[in-house]
Amino acid sequence: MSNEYLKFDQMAEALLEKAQRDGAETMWDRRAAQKTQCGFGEAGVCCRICAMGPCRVSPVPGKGAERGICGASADTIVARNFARMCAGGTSAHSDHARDIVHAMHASKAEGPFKIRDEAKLRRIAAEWGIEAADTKETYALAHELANMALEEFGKPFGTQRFLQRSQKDRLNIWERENIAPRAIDMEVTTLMHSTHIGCASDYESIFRRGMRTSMSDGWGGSMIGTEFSDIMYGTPTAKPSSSNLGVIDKDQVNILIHGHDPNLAEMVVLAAENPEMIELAKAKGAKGINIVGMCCTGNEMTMRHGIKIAGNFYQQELCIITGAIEAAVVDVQCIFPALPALAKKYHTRFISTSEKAKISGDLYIQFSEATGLENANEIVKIAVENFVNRDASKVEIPDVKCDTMVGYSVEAIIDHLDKVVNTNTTDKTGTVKPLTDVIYAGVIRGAAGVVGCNNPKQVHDLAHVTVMKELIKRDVICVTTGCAAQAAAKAGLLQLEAKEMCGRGLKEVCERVNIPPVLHMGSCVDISRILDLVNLCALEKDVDTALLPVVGIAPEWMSEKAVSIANYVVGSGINTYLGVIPQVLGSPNFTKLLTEDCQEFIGAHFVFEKDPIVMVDKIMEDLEAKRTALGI
Ligand code: XCC
Ligand code: SF4
Repeated sequence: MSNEYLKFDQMAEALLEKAQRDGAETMWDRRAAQKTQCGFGEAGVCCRICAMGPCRVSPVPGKGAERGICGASADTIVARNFARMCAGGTSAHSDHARDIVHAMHASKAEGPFKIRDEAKLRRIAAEWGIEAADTKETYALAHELANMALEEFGKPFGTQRFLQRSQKDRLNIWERENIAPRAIDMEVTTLMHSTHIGCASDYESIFRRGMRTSMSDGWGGSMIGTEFSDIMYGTPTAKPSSSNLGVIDKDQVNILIHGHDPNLAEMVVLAAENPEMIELAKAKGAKGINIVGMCCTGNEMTMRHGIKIAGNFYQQELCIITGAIEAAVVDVQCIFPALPALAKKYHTRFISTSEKAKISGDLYIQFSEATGLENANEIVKIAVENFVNRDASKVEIPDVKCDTMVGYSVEAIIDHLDKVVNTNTTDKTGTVKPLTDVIYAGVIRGAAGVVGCNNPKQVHDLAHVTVMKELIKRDVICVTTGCAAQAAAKAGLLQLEAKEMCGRGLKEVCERVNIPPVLHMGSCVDISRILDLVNLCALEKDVDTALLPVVGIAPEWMSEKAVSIANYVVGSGINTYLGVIPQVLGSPNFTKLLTEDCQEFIGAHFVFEKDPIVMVDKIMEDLEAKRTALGI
C-alpha cells in the first residue's frame, strides 16, 4: 500500500494500513486496479459523443487514424471534450447556487431558513436596481431578489447582472469578444448543442463558447451562490478553527458533513445544537455532538461557524477508516460513490440527502426546503443513536490537528485593512486601497489565488503546500479556497504565526494588518470572492485586471468544476497555472490556444506545470513582468 504519492501525508500510511487490516478498500486500491490509464483519454482524443464511435484518433499527427468516422479531427475532439467539462462544471456550481436561491425564496421570519445578513440583502438588491431596497420589508425584499436571481438562470435576453460590477476595460473585452455570459442554463445548453455530433468543428469557436459558459459560472452561478449564501447564513468574519483528522473526538458523537451545499449542513448544525439532542447523546454515553466538515460543505461551515475541518477530498475515506464517525452526511459533489460500502466496514451510517446526488448503498433521506430542519433532526438522531454501535477496538484517530484562522470574506479583509489605516472607526475607507498600495509599492510583489482539489497524479497536498510556502517566502500574498485551503490549514499556513515563513515585506504586512499570509476565502463557489477582490483592486486603480500582478493556481485539480473555474479565471484576465495537465495534449493546436493564443484576445492564458517549484519560478517571472509593464 505504501506508495510515493502518500509520503507527504504522515498519518495516511498508518490509516491505510488500518484499512487493510479492516478489509476496507480505498481509492489507492482502485487506482492500482486501473493500472496504466488510457493514453487516448489522457490526451483528450477519445470521442464517444455518438454511437458510430467511440472513435479515437491518434494523438501523434501522421500516425494512425487522423479523424473520427464523422471526420472530426483531434482539434475538434479535444475542444469538444474540454468544452463539455466546462459545461459540467458550470452546471454543478450554478445548480448549487439555484438551490441556495430556492432556500432564500422559502425563507421566512420564523425560520428555519432566515435572512441573517440583512445589510447584504439590501446592498445586493440595490445593486440589482430593486426600488426601495433600503426600506422594503425584509422578506418581501428577499423573495423579490430571489425571483430576480432565478431569472439569471433562464432569462431569454441580456447578460449576467453581476458583470456590471466589473472594471470597464474588462467588460469591454468581454463584449468585444462575445464572451459576456447570458443566462446560465442557456450557456450550458448552447454549449452542449454546439458540441453535439455534426455541430461546431472549429476548435477556437468551441473554446470561446466554453469560456462564455464558464464565465456564466464565475460571474453568474458561483457569484450568486456566494452572495446569496452570505445573505442567508451570514457573511463570514475572521475566526479560529482547527483542522485535520485529529478534530474527530473519540468521546463524542461525530457527524461528518461532506459535499458543497450549505443548506443541509446549516440545518444539521442547528439540529445538533438542540439541548434535547445533546441530552440524548449524553444518555448514550457520549460527551456531546461533534460536527466535522470535509470538502466545500466543510469550508462553508468553517467560514461561518468555525466548524472544525476534518480534511480535504482525498481524506474522505480516511475519515471513515478512523472508526469514529457515527454518520457521514452528504449533499452534492465530490462524494466518492465508494463511501457507503466503506461505511459498512465500520458502524458508520452513510446518509445521502439530495435527489441530484442519491448514492445507493445505505440510507437516503431526501432534504427539501420545506422540511429542512425535520430532515436534519432525523439525521442527527440517527447519528446519536448509532454511538452505542461504535466498536472501540476499531477506533484509531490520528493525533494530528492544526490550529487555523478562517473566514476571510472580501468584507472581512476590507475590515482588517480599515483597522490599520484608520484607528478612527468612523472614518473607514471601506476599500481595498491599502492592499493595492502595498502591492504597487512593491512591499508585496503580487497576489495568488491557490485553489482546487486533490488528485492522485500529484502527491497529496504537497503541490498545494509547496506552492503556497514558496510564494509567501517570495512576498506574494495568497488567498485560497476549496481543498487547497484545507491543505493550507493542515500545514499551518492559515495561522498568524505563518508570517515567520514569509519574506520581509509580506511579514510586515501580516503583522500590521493582523492576518495570516494565506487567507481562507471559502468554498470553490467562493472563488467568486477572489474575482470580486481582484476586481475591486482593478477598480481602485482603474486598470484592466489583466494588468495587475495576480495569478490563479490549481496545483492538484481534478473536477470538471475546476476546468470551468480555470476557464473563467483566464476569462477574467488572470493567468492560470495548472499542476495537473488537462486532457488536451492530443491537439497541439488547442493546447497552443490555451497556453498562448488566447492571450491575444482575452489578455490571459493557461500555464501547465507539474513541478511546484518550477511553477513558482514561472509565476514570479510573470508577476515581475506585470510590475514592469505597470511601471511599479
Ligand atoms: Fe471537490 Fe469543492 Fe475539488 Fe475539493 S476543491 S475536490 S471540486 S471539494 Ni473545489
Ligand atoms: Fe466518432 Fe464523430 Fe461520433 Fe465522435 S462524433 S464518436 S468522432 S463519429
